[in-house]
Amino acid sequence: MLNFLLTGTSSNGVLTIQLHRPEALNALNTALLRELADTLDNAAADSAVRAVVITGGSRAFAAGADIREMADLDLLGVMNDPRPQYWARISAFAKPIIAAVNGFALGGGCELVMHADIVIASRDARFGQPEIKLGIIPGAGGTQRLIRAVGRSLASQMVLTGEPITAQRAYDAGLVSELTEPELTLERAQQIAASIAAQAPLAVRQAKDVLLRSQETHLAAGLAYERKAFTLLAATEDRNEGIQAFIEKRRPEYKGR
Ligand code: CO8
Repeated sequence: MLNFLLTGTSSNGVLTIQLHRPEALNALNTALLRELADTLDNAAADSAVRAVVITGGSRAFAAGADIREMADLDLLGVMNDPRPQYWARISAFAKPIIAAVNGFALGGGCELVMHADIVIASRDARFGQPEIKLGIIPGAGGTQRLIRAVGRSLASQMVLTGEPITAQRAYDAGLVSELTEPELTLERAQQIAASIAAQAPLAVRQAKDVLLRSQETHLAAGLAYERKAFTLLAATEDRNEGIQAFIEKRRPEYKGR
């Protein structure tokens, strides 16, 4: 059986997924993407998983779609490509994803980073959409998500020239929320995931949903959506537990109800 992911769930509710195709700098071939989508589907159904960290290797988070595999696809092959379905499943994952990025995050690798809710990167990371150099364009959200993450001018420069940016530039532009030393990237991402995993699961889920909605709607509709989610949470036991624990000066015990 093909196995391109190393996974492990810690007792604090964090599932860590490591992309593992080192011979191809973690290029995202169809089998790897399918495995990632399946793993996230399982994590969605597993109440013990409250947050997910996705990481790669020290040289590359992921160097893009697998170019050798792409070379075999003609128009019909691209039209029948199952990968958009895998991307859709990754994007529908309702629990928080934290990307821990070392080295190259290029093409589909950068697009996978942008499926994460939070991006932690080492100072040596490089982000880019080099597809234009192959005579193609990003196909897994790279144009749409990048422009929302870093603004039109920088996104256009990256997509039209194919030149990558440094981790520092990505941090300055807002694509990355924290920079770390390379050996600390995964640990820091896991810390953040653990702190999210300790919160009330239903509130976390609503917060992610509402945050993502902001990318797809105008302010008034987004505010109304937020208000509805806020109101919905009033019906949860965890909301009472959170407030009561604050008043009683103790740690809340969330049950996910
Ligand atoms: N696909 C397949 N193999 C790859 C890829 C890749 N994307 N990237 C690297 N490799 C392989 C190399 O071929 C090489 O293999 P081998 O040793 O057998 O020759 C091995 O990984 C190591 O790579 P290099 O020797 O090239 O390592 P360098 O340190 O010299 O260079 C780079 C590292 C700069 C990252 C370089 O490998 C590179 O430019 N890679 C390609 C990056 C790229 O163009 N990515 C975009 C791909 S297109 C894409 O992602 C479109 C997404 C659309 C999704 C649509 C879904 C439906």
